[in-house]
Amino acid sequence: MLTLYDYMDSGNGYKARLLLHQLAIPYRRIELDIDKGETRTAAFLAKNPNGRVPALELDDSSIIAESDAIIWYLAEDTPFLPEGRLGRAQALQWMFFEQYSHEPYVATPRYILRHLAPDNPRRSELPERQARGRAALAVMETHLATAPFFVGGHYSIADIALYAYTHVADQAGIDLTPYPAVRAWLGRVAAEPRHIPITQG
Ligand SMILES: N[C@@H](CCC(=O)N[C@@H](CS)C(=O)NCC(=O)O)C(=O)O
Repeated sequence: MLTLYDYMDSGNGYKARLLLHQLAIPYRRIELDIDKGETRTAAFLAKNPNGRVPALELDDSSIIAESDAIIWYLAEDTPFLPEGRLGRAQALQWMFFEQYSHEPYVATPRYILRHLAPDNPRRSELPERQARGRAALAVMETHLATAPFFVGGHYSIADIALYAYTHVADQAGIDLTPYPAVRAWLGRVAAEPRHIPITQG
């Protein structure tokens, strides 16, 4: 059985949880509390030297780290992976966008606001990060103004990657009101069969 090393408040972990549920794949979930440093123990670093969740452990003990690599692995041979050379490249395009232009500017402010003390010096990062988060949302808004989903007109892992932190952007101090196409897309994603909330394991 697959084992997912995870943390319930993590949007990166949620990507894997959501797809595992939508694919009806049974798995064992091991919660590691990032606030207690549980991803930095010798035992976990032996599995993922980067000391971060999520990480997926296969039956043969192989480990896949990085949320978008995990959902790519799970999506192989399923309708969640876009078809064709172009569709797969476009899925990667949006997943790289998520990791480089979106996650550090939506997930990280959310982490700072939810997990660090009000007097933590990292609070000073918030305005710059939130501005970049809004820039990423503007890119998504432009794309979604003429497309129902990110790739090929269908729900895919590109949507899962971008949904994970976009739907909780308010928790990062980012208001989604100026992005109507993004908000409509959030509704379409949440209406997909076997959708689960970020709070569900
Ligand atoms: N690029 C990675 C980011 C993983 C990441 O930042 N995980 C956070 C939780 S969302 C973590 O494990 N933090 C604990 C730490 O850095 O010690 C991914 O997409 O999986």
